Amino acid sequence: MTTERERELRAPLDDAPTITVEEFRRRSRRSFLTGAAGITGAVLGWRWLQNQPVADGIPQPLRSQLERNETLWTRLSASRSAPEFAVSEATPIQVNGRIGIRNEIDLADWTVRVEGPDGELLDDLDVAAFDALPQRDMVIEHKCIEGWSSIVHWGGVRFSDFHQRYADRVGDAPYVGLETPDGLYYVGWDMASIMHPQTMLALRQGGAPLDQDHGAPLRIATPNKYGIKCLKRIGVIRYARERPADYWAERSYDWYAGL
Ligand SMILES: Nc1nc2c(c(=O)[nH]1)N[C@H]1C(S)=C(S)[C@@H](COP(=O)(O)O)O[C@H]1N2
Ligand SMILES: [Mo]
Repeated sequence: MTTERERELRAPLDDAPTITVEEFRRRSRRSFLTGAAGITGAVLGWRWLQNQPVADGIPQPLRSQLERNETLWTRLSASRSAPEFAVSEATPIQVNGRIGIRNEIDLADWTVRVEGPDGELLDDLDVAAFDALPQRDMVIEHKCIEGWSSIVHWGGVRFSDFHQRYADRVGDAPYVGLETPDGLYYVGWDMASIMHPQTMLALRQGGAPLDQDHGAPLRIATPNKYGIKCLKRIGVIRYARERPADYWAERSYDWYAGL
């Protein structure tokens, strides 16, 4: 006996078009040929790619695609903001990544060197200099490339406010590089991303000054790039005409690391 359920299940089969054996063979042959052409194309394409000039360890055509993505992202990011949260939603952030911050430093001795695109020293700033700039808070989602994220309450100075002091001296340098005082960790940012209103030179986390594991006295914070770009314990801020060296990009992660 055919149940209602069985009829329901069979209905789509009954509706399916039937084809002759000949038609079936013709179609199989065609899909075999299409598949073979696809594989040949992929192999030839791969060989072609292997013979192309290499830039930054990546074949030029792929590099060009990355650069197109970057231009696209740069245009998008200026008009786009990540969500912000209530202070009550923030949780303490775990410690992740200690390259360049393994030893304790004397915060009273700390300064950050600000350098122009020709390597010239523009400033040597202590914590008080950052305290004197306009302060802002933001509660955003910090995302780590390893797969965790957390809602963090940051306090500090927008990079764009900091930049006002140097705008007329650095011309149109399109990049900014940041380094730990020992130079062991370093990241590169494009100007559009670092000037985004949600990119902050953070002094505080959860309303209190940063502790050393989280980058005291000064680190970068943003919801718009992965944590790998959020360098802790800034020792150097360098305006640059060329794309700055980047620790994780040198280890095959995307230089842009945008979200
Ligand atoms: N100096 C330095 N900054 C760093 C890292 C690091 O190893 N060294 N790791 C990065 C990574 S991968 C992440 S996810 C965040 C983590 O910040 P947190 O330790 O405050 O959670 O710091 C970033 N900044
Ligand atoms: Mo990370």
